Amino acid sequence: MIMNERYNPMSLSIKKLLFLIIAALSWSNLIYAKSAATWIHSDADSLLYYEDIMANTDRLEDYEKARSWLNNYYRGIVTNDEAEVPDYELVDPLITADGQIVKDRSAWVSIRRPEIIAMFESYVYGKVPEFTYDIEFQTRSVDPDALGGMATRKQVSILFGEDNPDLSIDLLIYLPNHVRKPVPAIPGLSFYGNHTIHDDEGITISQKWMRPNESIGIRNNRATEATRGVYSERWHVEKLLQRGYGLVTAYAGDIEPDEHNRINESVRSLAYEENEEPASDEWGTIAAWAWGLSRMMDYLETDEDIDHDRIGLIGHSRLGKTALWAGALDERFAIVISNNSGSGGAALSSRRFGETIGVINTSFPHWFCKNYSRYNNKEHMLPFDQHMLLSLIAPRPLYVTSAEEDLWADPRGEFLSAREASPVYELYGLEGLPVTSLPAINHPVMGTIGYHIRDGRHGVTLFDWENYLDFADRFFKD
Ligand code: GTR
Repeated sequence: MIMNERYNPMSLSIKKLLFLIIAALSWSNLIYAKSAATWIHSDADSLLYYEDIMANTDRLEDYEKARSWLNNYYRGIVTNDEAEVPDYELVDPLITADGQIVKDRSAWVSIRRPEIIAMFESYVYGKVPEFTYDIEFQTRSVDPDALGGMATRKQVSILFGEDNPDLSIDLLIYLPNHVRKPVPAIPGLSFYGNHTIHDDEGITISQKWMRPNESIGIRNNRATEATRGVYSERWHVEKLLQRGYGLVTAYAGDIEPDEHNRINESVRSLAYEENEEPASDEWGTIAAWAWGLSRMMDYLETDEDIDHDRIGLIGHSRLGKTALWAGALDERFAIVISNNSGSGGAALSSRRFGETIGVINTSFPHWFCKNYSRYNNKEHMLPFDQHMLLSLIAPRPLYVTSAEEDLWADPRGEFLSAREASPVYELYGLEGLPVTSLPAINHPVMGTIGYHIRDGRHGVTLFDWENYLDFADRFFKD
C-alpha cells in the first residue's frame, strides 16, 4: 500500500522529533555562539580570529570585514611619540644567518647579499616566479622640438605580445637638446600617468584604470584632460633638462593597477594561468612595479641617446618603496633615490613609529607578498629590517629623503636605516652616510649615501630635486 506521508501518523511524530532535535541543536548553537562571542572578547583573540579570516576566506564580504576591523585596530595603536618607541635591536647586515662575520666584499656578494635578498623575497615583497614572456619596444612618437625647443620628447611603448593586447608600459622620455648625447637619465614611475607630470599637450593621456581622485580630474577611474600637468610641481622637468639630465617616466598602473584584485590587468598575469593566485612568498604589487622598472631599463639599454651607465632611479612614497626594491635587485640602476618611502621602504619597521606593518598590510593588502602579514604587530620577530634593504644598493650611491611633517613615514627611522646600511658601504672602502645623528632640517649630507630631511609635508619639491641632481652630479659628471 502506498501511503501518503502527509497523513501518516508515524511520519508526523518522526517529524516532530526531528524538529525538536533541530530546535535543541540550534538553541545549544546559540549558546555556543554567544559563549564564542564572549570568548572572543580580548583584542588578542579578535586579532587571531580576523587575521585568520583575512588570510583564508574566499568570501569577499568576510575578507573586507576582517580587513577593516584589523586596519582600525592597527591604526588605533600607531604612535607618533618617540617615548613610545619600543626597545629594539637591529640585525647586523654583516653577520650571516649561521653567525659568520662578513669581512670582505666577496663574502658579502656571495653569501650575505643573497641571503638578505632571499629574506626580502620570501617575507616582504615576494619573489618573481619563473615565466617566459614576449617583449617588444614600439616608438609611438618623437618630437625633437618639444617644450619650446628645449627637449626631445619620445613616447615608446613596451608591449608583451599578441596574447596580451591590453598590457603596455607607455614611456614618456624627455632628453635635453643642449647637451651632447648620450645623456644621463632619471627614470621614475608616476601615480596617475605621464600626462600628469607636465602640461605639455604632446603627451598622450593615459586611458588606463586609475584610483579614484576627483580633485585631479579622474572620472570613472579614467584620466581626463583636466588631469594634464596636475603633478608638474613634483617633477620639475625643465630643471632636470637644464641640468643635462633626461627624464623617463611611466604610469605605475600600466604595470599593475594599484588596487587589490586587479592582478588580471597586470604584468603578474603573464606568470599565471587564469584564476591562479601568487603563492604566499610570490610577488605583490610593489615587486610587480619593480619588475616593470627593469623592463623599462631593458628598453633604455637599447636607446642610444641615453648613457646606459648613468641611469639613476627615483621613486616617491609607495613608488619610493618600489624604487628601493627595484634598485636592490637590478644593479643596472646606478643610483637609487628614495623620496619619503616610509614603511616598507627606507623606514625601520622595528621602531613601530608611524605606519606599521599591520597598518600597511591591511590598508594595501596587495602591495606585499602574503607572508609579510606574519609580521603584523610582530616587528620584534623580524629576522631583518629595512636598513638591510638599503644595504643591498651598496656600493652604488643611494639617497634617502624625509619630510619633517611626514611622521607617518617616520623620518628618524628613515635616517637611522640609512645610517645602519653604512657598514656595507665601508666594506667597499666607501663612506656611507657622513653623519651619525639626524642633520638639521634642510641641511643635506652626502657621502655615497645621501640624506636630507626638509621642512614641510609628504611630497617631492624643487629643493628635493636640486639635491638629487647635485648628488647625481657627484657620480655622473667629471
Ligand atoms: C599612504 C601609505 C604610505 C605611502 C603613501 C603614498 O597612504 O600609507 O605607505 O606609500 O600612501 O604612496 O603616497
